[in-house]
Amino acid sequence: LRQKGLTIWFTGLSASGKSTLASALEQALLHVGVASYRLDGDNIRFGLNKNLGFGPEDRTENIRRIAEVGWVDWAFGSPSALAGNCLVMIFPSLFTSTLHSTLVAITAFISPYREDRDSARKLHEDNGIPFVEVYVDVPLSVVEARDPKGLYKKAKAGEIKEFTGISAPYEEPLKPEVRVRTDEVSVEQGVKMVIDYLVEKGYV
Ligand code: GGZ
Repeated sequence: LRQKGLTIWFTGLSASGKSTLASALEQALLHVGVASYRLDGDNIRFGLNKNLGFGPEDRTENIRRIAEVGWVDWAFGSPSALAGNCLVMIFPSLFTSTLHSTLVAITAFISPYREDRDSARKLHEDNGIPFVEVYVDVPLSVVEARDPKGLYKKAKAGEIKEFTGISAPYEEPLKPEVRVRTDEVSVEQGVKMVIDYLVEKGYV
């Protein structure tokens, strides 16, 4: 059985809807029999990357590690399936399934620096793995109004330093494969935009 890997890389501000879209996409793919595993702050920043903060260097390291974990799904389809099995033993919580023909990694991190996202892309493309950058593009005013965890308020009051969009930069993707305005389309529509792209490219 020849297996293929693919990474869908969500990027956008805090509260832009990355995790919501990523979870809904994971469910939608499951319904059509495509296995995926999702990496986000909940399973990475509290585990693998719990020693990292939010300064520029730590964010770069955060994204570098995530990109490495993302692209290794290809190992399952390579002659070195053994390496893939070893990874499942090392990172069991990161892999929901290894038995499907296409294994999709879905990542949902702010990933604010263009250079870091481009490095992640290069790592994938140099290894023959498609990299689908999805820009969850929402105006700062909208995420500030949403502010589900009150983080923007705290950042503006100076209680959180180096907060993306307030006191730390977010560099917009210049040519994302997909752009979703979560203030203009529903979660279902956003998921459909990503899946339509995957189908159009013949990835799923
Ligand atoms: C940005 C921060 C910060 C700072 C804590 N800046 O909305 P959330 O809470 O749940 O998602 C944000 C998450 C961002 O982590 P990432 O790993 O995605 O960031 S990066 O890709 O830039 O490395 C937010 C919370 O962590 N958070 N402090 N200073 N977001």
